[in-house]
Amino acid sequence: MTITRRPNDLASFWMPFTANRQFKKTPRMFVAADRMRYTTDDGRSVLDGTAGLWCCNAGHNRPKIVEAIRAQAGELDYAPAFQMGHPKAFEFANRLVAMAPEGFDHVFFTNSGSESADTALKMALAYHRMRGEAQRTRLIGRERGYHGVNFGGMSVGGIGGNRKMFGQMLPHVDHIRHTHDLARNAFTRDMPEHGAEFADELERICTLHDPSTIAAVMVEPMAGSTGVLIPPKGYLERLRAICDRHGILLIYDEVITGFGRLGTPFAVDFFGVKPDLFTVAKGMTNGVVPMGGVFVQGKIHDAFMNGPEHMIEFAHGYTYSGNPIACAAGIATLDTYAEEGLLTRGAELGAYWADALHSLKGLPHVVDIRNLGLIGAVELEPIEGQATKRAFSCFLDAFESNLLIRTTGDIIALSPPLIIEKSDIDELFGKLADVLKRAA
Ligand code: PXG
Ligand code: PLP
Repeated sequence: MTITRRPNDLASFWMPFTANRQFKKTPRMFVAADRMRYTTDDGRSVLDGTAGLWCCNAGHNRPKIVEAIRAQAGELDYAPAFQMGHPKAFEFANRLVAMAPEGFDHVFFTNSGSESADTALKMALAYHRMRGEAQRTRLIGRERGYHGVNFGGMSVGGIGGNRKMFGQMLPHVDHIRHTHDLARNAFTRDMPEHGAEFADELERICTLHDPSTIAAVMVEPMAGSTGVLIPPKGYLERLRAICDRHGILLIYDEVITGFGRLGTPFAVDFFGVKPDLFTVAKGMTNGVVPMGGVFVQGKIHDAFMNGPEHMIEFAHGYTYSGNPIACAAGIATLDTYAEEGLLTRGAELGAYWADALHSLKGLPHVVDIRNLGLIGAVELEPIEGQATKRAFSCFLDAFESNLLIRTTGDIIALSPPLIIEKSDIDELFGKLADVLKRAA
């Protein structure tokens, strides 16, 4: 039977991570965007409190990026990614490595954060095998971690709701506990005091499994998607020390923290604790063209560069790895970040941002407020028996009030474009305060 649908029918598109039936009854549509604001289909201007989905770090409709994409499409639209190259992929990789923390000499291109996570895990497994430690096959993640939705990242990730429908996932994966400790750390500004000892669970897991079977530990240096969990002081140092003791690779997932979110180019710069590999996506191209990547230390890359020279060293890659239009957008994105000082703007504005955010303390249902760089979270007491409903109602109310926020569980997460001005910060928290005062 042929289904006939009007061009503007909403039924065909099965939307990602969306309450499809709720949405299609009361759609929320953006039709344009510029700098800090979206325009809705009914002509309203909505303040972007989330940089899209944590990705449009330079804001929207940035002229250099738009022009680079236009020009690239007319010059070289696509080049095969395997056994062929094009100049912009090398140029972009060089630019990225030049701005990366010291030692990260190589970058592998993917098309998303999920692909970056799975790429990094495969690199870790293959690295050990190349070095004659093929028994290192175990992967360790953390409860509440988010590493995208592909099988590797989902398995190592620790968000129950994202895992439970999908069977056995990867074997030989274990998890350390998350770092959220409301009782001891509620309403802390910046990094919490308590919880470095949660890293010691890794030592316990090492004892259980025999550390020589563990390939890698993957964590977000700051867990974003689960509702903004800031690492306790000293925590990452302890993870690093345990990994070093046992020859385990440490992988950071910097899909959210990369490209200025914490007021430094990467979280590695912010926390001063280096992993062996780290993943990026989102802000890499200002979210405009899908792209991701994995940065690796020289020793990881070099371990692969063995064997006959005509042989492929790493049997992995995507049709669109280093896509020319994505690379052109990425180069223009880095130019925009550099010209406007955006990768360190979070450090300048962070105190103002934190003051405004923490002024929400005391409003109804607010049980915690957390901040770091240009990130904020407001945790709400769930409605009894109806988890997520209170925050989702706030999201809908905020949207009606011309403010875009993001909610996960009963946590409101904020991550504005890094071009945000103080007047926008005032507007954002003024609107959010009104939403919270109205919240049932
Ligand atoms: N790792 C991390 C740390 C992420 O935050 C991914 C991997 C997956 O990236 P892709 O590009 O495959 O989506 C992410 C993505 C939210 C939200 O509101 C967070 C993400 C994506 C969409 C929404 O918290 N993070
Ligand atoms: N499935 C099939 C049948 C393919 O031919 C390919 C790539 O050639 C893929 C999946 C992988 O697609 P991508 O490289 O875009 O991840």
